[in-house]
Amino acid sequence: MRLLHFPVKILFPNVPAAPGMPCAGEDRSIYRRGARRWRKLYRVNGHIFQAKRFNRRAFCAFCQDRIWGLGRQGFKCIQCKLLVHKKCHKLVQKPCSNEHVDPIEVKDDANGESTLGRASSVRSRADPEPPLPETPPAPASAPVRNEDLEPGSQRQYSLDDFELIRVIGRGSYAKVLMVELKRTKRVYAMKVIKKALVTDDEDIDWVQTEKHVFETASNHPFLVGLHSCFQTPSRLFFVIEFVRGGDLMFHMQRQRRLPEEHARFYAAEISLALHFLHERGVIYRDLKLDNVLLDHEGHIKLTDYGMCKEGVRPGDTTSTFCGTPNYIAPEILRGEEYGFSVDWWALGVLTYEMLAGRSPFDIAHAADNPDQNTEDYLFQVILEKTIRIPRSLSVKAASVLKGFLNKNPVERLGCGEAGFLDIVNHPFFKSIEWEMLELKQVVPPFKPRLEGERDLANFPPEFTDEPVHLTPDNDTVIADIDQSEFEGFEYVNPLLMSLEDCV
Ligand code: C58
Repeated sequence: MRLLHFPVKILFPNVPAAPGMPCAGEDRSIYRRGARRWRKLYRVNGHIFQAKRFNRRAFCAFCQDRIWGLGRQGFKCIQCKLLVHKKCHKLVQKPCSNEHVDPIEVKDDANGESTLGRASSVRSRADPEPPLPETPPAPASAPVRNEDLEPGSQRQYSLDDFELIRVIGRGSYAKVLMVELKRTKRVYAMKVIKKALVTDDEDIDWVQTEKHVFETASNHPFLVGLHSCFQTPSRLFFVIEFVRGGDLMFHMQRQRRLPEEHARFYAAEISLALHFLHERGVIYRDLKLDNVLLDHEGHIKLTDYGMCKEGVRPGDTTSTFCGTPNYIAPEILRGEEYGFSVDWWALGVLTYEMLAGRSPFDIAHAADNPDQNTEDYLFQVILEKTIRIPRSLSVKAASVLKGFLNKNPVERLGCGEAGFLDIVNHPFFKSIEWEMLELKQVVPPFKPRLEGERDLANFPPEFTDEPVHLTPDNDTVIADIDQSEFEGFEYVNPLLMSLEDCV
């Protein structure tokens, strides 16, 4: 066997003293540029309204009718939490009390205890809103041209700077490409999002959240970092540090199941990444085999922050129904308020998949039976079926799986008073040296075979034939896009820039 050694590439020229700490000379305030600008706020009678989607029954405080439909159907005052229809917001007579009043929000199931009111009031105080324009912001100005930049400021990127190499992934909102920055010949992953999709029926906040989570993730060894962001009239582009070893899904498809020692290593590195996000108020919400990437050494990195929820404090909850069906926690399916617990459930599903070589919710022959092959049936299984652990697994492995896959989030491993410490101290993880692990000082159990920077051997074959080009912009689609929603999206990671300049 031929062994090739590759120069170790680092994301930043410096290494932080500890994961999450800034690097020497790193100015975190730079990340914020353009990261929190597009929340449109509307002032009426002292209220400060923001467009919101409601996924539970909500009633308009003005006309008393239900707030309905896809997209941002309603407005919510960020101060007093008053809910109204978009169409009613200008008519609101009641002045803003500037204090929290209980929102007129009704849970679909009457028995669950809702903590939404309290959680929201804490949030608005903890996360002050940006200064308000008196009128809705003006339409986006043309992107700043590089020649116009003041000396010393960051150069912006555009699509012309990149060669599109191939499609490597696709989600409901995004296409992901492998690209090369022409000037340096470095390879990146590029997540492309059509603006029409995010403005049509989604709250724009999530694009902002994704960028903010990238900022949070930047110095953690087990989270992908951001190189730059830019836009065209029709699309948003996130240029992401490229992780070369493929994803865990691809590796599982070749391995069938992993030795316990390997699964333990991946589960422990993922735990550190999740705990890091949780400590910073972020629920990841989309842990699955496809989002766990392996770097050239075999360490993990989580990708795709499009589903993240930020600004969550211990004990806070949220209620958006989201995730990937096989990994959705029972509390989400029950329509309950939930918190960080959903990520530990998903880690349980993923660890089960690594150890057993199949999903805990796979029913034998379900694929042949049309009734059992539906999402609703899967949800029923997640909610009701007792999880069977293969007898071939060790007692400790069975125990950690039962811990994470507890249908009651209060009793779930990682969700108690001691939180993450319960995971660290679990017998299954006894051999893990957590500090060494976080410093990437533990040698991974498996090293992806890479023949070269552009080696495609580890990539899922599904996409290899797909044309890599982006469809030309359609003027009628663009005419419907409110470009002001995306103002300030451009971003360049200053540390990567200086690294590139060294080349
Ligand atoms: C990987 N599952 S964000 C392909 N898909 C993705 N890869 C990366 N990021 C993302 N270095 C995705 C997807 C996202 C949202 C929509 C769904 C797909 C990525 C980031 C950084 C590499 C990939 C499998 C894969 C991994 C590595 C190379 C090729 C393919």
